[in-house]
Amino acid sequence: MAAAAGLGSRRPTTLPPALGSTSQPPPVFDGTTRLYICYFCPFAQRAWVTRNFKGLQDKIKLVAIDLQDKPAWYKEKVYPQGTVPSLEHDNEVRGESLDLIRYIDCNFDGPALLPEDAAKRQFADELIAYADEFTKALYSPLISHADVSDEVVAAMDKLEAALSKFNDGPFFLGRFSLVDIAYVTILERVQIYYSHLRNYDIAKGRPNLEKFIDQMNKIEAYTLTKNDPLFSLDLAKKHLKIA
Ligand SMILES: N[C@@H](CCC(=O)N[C@@H](CS)C(=O)NCC(=O)O)C(=O)O
Repeated sequence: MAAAAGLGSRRPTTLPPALGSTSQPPPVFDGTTRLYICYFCPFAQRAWVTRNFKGLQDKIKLVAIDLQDKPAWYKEKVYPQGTVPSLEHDNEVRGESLDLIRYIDCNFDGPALLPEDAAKRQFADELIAYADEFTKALYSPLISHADVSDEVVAAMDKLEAALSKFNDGPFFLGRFSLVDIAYVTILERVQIYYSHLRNYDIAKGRPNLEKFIDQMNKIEAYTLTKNDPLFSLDLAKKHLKIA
């Protein structure tokens, strides 16, 4: 249980308050680059971590949305799909976290989060393309109140094997990359959910995964975005009806 051990949220108290239905919208399309997130959303967290890791805190302003009391202007004026994350940049608003993390990586300064190496890049594409399927495989039994399925075990084994492909570091491509960002926000949640609701430790017997989680927990760009595990669990029980 490396990731959950003793970890409360380390979020700075200076984060902007979440905007709700009575909040005024920001001055959209005034040239400011804004990342719209919800503090509890694993998809939004991917874009938030990418922004932090690239050192873009001054270039990309965070706007937190209260999804329990969503302001009408978010859908009307910002992002018609109404989901977070979305990024307002260059007079356009883009969404979809897995596209956005690539967009932020390619269009802003800071350390490149995809390697030049062709084999690594191809593996990155494969793993990023698998991230939604992985998320579904892990969340489905919780939402349908089923046991740990063969599909869950296979999905976790697939990640464990993927983590052994490159041995120049503990991350999916060896060195830290967008792939790690795509998976860690989901792993953060499913680790706590499965541990509490199924008594199943996703990292047990998966040493690569355990090492990965330990190393991720040393990256401040990520740890500053983490949720308190028990708060995450309560939220998912309430809103996703996991049990
Ligand atoms: N495929 C999207 C999923 C985004 C998503 O579903 N976000 C949720 C929050 S975790 C959302 O905005 N839901 C809309 C709502 O609750 O009103 C992505 O990866 O960006």
